[in-house]
Amino acid sequence: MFSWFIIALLLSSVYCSLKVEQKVEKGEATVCFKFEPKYYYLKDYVEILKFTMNLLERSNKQSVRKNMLEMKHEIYKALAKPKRDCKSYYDMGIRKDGIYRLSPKGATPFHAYCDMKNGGWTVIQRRKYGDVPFDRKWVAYAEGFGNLDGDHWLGNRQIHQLTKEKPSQISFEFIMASDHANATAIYNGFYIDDEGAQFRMHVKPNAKYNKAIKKYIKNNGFYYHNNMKFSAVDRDNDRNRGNCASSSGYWYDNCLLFAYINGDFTSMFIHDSIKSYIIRSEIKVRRRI
Ligand SMILES: *[C@@H]1O[C@H](CO)[C@@H](O)[C@H](O)[C@H]1NC(C)=O
Ligand SMILES: [Ca+2]
Repeated sequence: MFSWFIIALLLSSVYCSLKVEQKVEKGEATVCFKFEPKYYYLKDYVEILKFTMNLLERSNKQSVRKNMLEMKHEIYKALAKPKRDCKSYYDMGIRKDGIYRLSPKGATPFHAYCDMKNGGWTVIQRRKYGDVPFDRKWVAYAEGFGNLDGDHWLGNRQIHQLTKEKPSQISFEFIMASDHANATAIYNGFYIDDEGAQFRMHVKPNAKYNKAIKKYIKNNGFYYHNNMKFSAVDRDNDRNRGNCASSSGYWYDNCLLFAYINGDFTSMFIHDSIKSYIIRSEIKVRRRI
């Protein structure tokens, strides 16, 4: 049995599209794996699928079978034709949160984290662990960075592809430092232009705020940033004489912010003039039906 896990490990180093981690504890073997979003080779999945099926046939250990079945599920998912967005997977009946391969019309397929529990949202930003710095340049914000199942910015190019055909809803979810309240806001009509137009952002003013966020909303909340171009450390597109984006990429206007969630992890907050601190942030989009 053990030698199969060595082979799994070898396979994983040969085939860089999957990361197979091997753990043998108290005779209990668990295999888990992750997608490496940047490297995707179809033939590798086919090879690993063959190997997985083989292992499944030979093993009767419950924990191994469970992991292998999970792996098979993930590989089938990867081999299937990618769907346009998380909402499409949700509409197919898929309810498992996780990383999916997306392919909006006319776009190069990419991976994103899907929140299925709340109805098929595509996550575009998450700050939860604080292990990924966000003071990045224009190209990093354009391409995306971080870990899809951890802290990340999906990428402005991908956000443009996801929202270009039909304006989406955009949902903000913040956990407040003071009382750990879950403050949420949902706006309609969200989309961003392409890179040539500096990823200019569009959103509608009417929002759905939950009770926990209401007291923090000033200047129409996120709508304050409507029609603004994206700015980053090395690209000043804002309407301030200086560069509001000196340490965080965003759709800055005259610096004033609905929420500072792309800067230093330990000083995220809602609204400039109030500065109510946030310990967690998640932003996601969903196509309207
Ligand atoms: C915050 O509320 C949303 C919407 O009700 C929910 O989906 C989410 O899981 C909550 N987040 C946390 C961290 O409790
Ligand atoms: Ca400026």
